[in-house]
Amino acid sequence: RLASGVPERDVRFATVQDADLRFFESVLGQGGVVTDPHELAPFNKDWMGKYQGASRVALKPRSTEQVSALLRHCNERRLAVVPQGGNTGLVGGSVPVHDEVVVSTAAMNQVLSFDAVSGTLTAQAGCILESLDNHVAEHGYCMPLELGAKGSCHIGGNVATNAGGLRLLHYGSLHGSVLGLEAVLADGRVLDLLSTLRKDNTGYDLKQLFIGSEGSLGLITAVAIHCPPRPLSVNVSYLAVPSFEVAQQVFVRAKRDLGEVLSAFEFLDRESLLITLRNLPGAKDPLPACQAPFYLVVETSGSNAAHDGEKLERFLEDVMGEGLVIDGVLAQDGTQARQMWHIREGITEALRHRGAIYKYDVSMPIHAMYQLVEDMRERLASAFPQQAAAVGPPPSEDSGGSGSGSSSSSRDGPPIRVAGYGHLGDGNLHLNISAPAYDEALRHQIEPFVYEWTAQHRGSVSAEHGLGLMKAGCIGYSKPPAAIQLMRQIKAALDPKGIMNPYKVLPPPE
Ligand code: FAD
Ligand code: 2HG
Ligand code: ZN
Repeated sequence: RLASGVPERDVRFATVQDADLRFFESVLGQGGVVTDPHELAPFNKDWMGKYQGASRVALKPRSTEQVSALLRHCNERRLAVVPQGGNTGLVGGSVPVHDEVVVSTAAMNQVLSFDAVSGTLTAQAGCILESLDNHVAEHGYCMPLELGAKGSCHIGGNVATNAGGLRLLHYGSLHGSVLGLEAVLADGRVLDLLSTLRKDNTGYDLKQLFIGSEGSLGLITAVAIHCPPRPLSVNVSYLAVPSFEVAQQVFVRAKRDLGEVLSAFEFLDRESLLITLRNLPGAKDPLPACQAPFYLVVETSGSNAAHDGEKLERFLEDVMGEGLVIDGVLAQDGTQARQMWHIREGITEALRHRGAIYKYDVSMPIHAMYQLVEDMRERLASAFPQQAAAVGPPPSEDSGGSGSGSSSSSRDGPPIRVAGYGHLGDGNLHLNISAPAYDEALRHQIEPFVYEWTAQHRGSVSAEHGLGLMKAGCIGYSKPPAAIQLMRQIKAALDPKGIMNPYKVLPPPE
């Protein structure tokens, strides 16, 4: 490994030659082969600006047959490949580490079919999640997942990362809603598992291997997915609670009192709110008069506006009356609901505006979850007393942000800030450490502490974002050696030359 933590280039891989470029052009035509440095730059850099590759070429196939021809050639030549969707991944999985060939699904953006009786959508892998949601909305359906990156991420990327998102609580994971998929293996073989059946017990369910495989087993070219009916009534509330302990009590009450219509239960701490108010354009505090340590976004989705609204109102009255919730507001219209979601969904974007971000996407028993944030604050405050505060700055110092999208200023709290937010209902914490610049001394204070802490609580070091490059060496914190060994055997069976997304997911062989 180099000092920067980037693995050295595997010398067994060939480098792209002019003859390869000519072959790629013969398959895709000139428009499908990107070599111009200016056009190529975004394919080499990830969403956070944290990971940078040095590929000489990005390929934009339009069909499965083209993907098959490209991968067959790369495999024969032993050229390493990175599948890339919307490039919104947060673990460095979607960009080359060195000079791997980028195969982008950007031009594979056709809806193949929609069955309005069963709600089954079949689409090419490069369709943008939000476009698909708009497409099925015309038939009264919605996509079974929702995330802040919906305007850019691709359905193939979602499946490849097994993305969770804001409604997993309601619709479950993609392991349940993906009915079938088509993938091209490293040697160009097309694996047609594009079934639309709800029930199919004919042997091993091979599609599950590709869900969450992060491009390491093959390139997903199409997906069949079960879409639920679009809810006719959606209500959103934003609540302030005095502690994480109480947030959990409110969750238990929400499950009991809201029952089948509860569709999201999200939380953010005050640090996340303050950072977002200051750095996210258009951010508006839903409870400007209330300074609480934690906030919740609770959503219901159902089919009867009067019934659902009444249920949520009664729930709010009860939890406020009992003193569990300090203050709360129910969105009165779509604009207010969007404002509430804008805060929660926009934390990631706001943090990016602030500078460097160290992201830890962990799951564990809910009761232990927030202790990790507190322990991290303490740890960084003692390691960097001038730069990090053990607790966030007093709200008066930092509130009233303009939401101007401007980068860090001296009024934006201490340079190093620790924020905790995420999918409380799914036991998934997003621990984010924001700093002015990436710094190895800071990283060494955070890692492996954060992974060890998570393992001690029998948690997962990757709840929903995947392992990518960032955590390729960390799988052992959450999986036993026998499981890792089996994963290596599966990888070797499907991709014997190891060309698919090398350096990612699994640690290098010892
Ligand atoms: P990319 O980033 O392009 O790729 C991600 C990984 O999948 C890479 O390893 C890549 O090689 C592989 N891959 C991509 N396409 C294919 C394919 N067709 N076949 C095989 N492998 C492929 N994630 C969540 O889980 N929940 C969230 O709530 C969430 N919110 C986010 C909010 C923001 C603002 C951002 C920037 C990201 C968020 N993410 C979230 C992370 C990310 O958006 C998701 O992981 C998303 O599913 C990635 O899709 P993509 O098309 O951008 O994939
Ligand atoms: C979310 O839930 C995403 O908002 C992104 O998964 C989390 O930026 C993060 O850490
Ligand atoms: Zn998330």
